[in-house]
Amino acid sequence: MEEQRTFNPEVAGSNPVKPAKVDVLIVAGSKSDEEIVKKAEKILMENKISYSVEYCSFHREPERLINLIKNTDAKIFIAIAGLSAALPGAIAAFTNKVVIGVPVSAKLNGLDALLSIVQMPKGVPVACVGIDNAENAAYLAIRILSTSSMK
Ligand code: AIR
Repeated sequence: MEEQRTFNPEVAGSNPVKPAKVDVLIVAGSKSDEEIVKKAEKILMENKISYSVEYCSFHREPERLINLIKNTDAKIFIAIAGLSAALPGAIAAFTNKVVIGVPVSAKLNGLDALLSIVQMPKGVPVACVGIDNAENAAYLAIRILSTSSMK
C-alpha cells in the first residue's frame, strides 16, 4: 500500500511533492482510517504545520514501517489505528521521538484500539488521545513543537 501526501506551508503547491523536512509524520494503519487522518490534517494545515501522511500497517508491512521511521526527519509521529492497534507502540519501539496515538473505532467502539495504544510498557511511552479524536493529536503535536521556541 503506497500512499504519501505532504503539506508544507513554506512551499506553494507542496501537495503531493515531498518536502525536504516536515515537522509531523502522520501514519495510519489503513486507507480505511482516512476520515480520521483528515481530522488531524485539517488542524495541522490551519496552524501552518508541515506534515506528511503515510498509510502503513505494522502488522502487514513491518519492514516498510521501519524504513519510514528511520528515513523521516519529522519531529513527532501521529499514529492512527484501529483494532489491535500496534502501530503507535511499534513506532515508539524504533524511535525516541514523540509518538501520539489515535485509537480508531473500527470495532468494539474503539475500546480495543484504545487499550492497545494506552497500555504501553514502561520505557516506551506513547501519548494517547481519545477515540477518533485526531484533532487533539494535532493540537498536542502543535503544543509540543511550540516548546522548542519557549524561553
Ligand atoms: N490495522 C491495520 N493493520 C493493523 C491494524 N490494527 C487497523 C487499521 C484499521 C483497521 O485495522 O488501522 O483501523 C481495519 O483495517 P482494514 O485495512 O482491514 O480496513
